[in-house]
Amino acid sequence: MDAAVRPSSTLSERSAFYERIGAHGLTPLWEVLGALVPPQPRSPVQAAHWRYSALREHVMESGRLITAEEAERRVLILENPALRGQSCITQSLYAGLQLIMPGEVAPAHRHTQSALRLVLDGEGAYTAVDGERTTMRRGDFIITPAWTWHDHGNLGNEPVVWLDGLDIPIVRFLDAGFAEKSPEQYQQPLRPEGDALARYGANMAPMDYQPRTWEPTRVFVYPFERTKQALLGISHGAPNAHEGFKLRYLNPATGASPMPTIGAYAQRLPAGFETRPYQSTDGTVYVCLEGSGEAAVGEQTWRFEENDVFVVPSWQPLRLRAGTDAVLFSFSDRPVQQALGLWREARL
Ligand code: GTQ
Repeated sequence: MDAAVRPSSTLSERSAFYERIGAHGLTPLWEVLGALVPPQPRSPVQAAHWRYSALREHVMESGRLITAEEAERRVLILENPALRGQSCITQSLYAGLQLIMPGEVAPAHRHTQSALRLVLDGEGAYTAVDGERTTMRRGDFIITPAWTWHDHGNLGNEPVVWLDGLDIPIVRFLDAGFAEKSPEQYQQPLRPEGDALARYGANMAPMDYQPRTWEPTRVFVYPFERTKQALLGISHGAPNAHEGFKLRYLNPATGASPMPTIGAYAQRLPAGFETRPYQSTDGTVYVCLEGSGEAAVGEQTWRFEENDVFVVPSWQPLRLRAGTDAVLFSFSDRPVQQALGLWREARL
């Protein structure tokens, strides 16, 4: 019986078998089980850093190469070095630098992919979301939730650059992508600027407003001025060992993430402060909004400065050190993982 519980075959017998069953659309699990069900995440994503001072000239050159109208969106995608050709910065998230020149319009469209913008460089642009414009100021966190009409324009006299973060890979994975172009170049404003923020973003809400738990916030701009004030307001006592002074952006009507697929965060690291190693299952994109410092992921270390972007893969320990006082913005797929009961963190 021992022989029956321990059948043996030669490598060549096995590969002949795999070939025979392959003809029937079958493949053996035991050859791939370890990779399919790993003991812990082994992300193919690579930790990486994009230095804005090195990217800026290329972004500006794209402005001489193609118009926003011709491109529809003039964006240079930040591709993860280990996932070239896949238009993503992590397995679930897309990031890119979008440029809009003075006088240009990026025409109105909508899609099932959700987007965030983090304004980095230049003044005078606006984004319009479902009939309301918001002036884009440095550090502002602006969202265009799934299926909302949006166009971008630049009424000023300098180029404006922002970081786009989208859930493109998630929607692609689910084969749930729809998109539509508006017959109008840009949306006629239906409400004055500031209406949504006053109506939904003042710790108040319209009398008859009953949000569903999953629905994105109607607050589509989180001005940096307010974020900075909040971070300074909590900067008393000892900073959290793993986070410094960190807050998450939320939908004020539900307490959930502003959008269901992307979570966003802001943190302040006082000059000289160094975090303890932290890892979580949500691969995360960081942007330095103020100050400078160092980030270490595994063996890799890099210095970051204003407008630099870096990505930390799932379950890789991150350490941050502020040189001068630093403010970091970050985003990830954490709300998706939490909704599915998958999210984990470890504070080392
Ligand atoms: O601004 O609508 O970076 O549709 C990629 C796809 C930006 C946008 C991107 C988009 C947009």
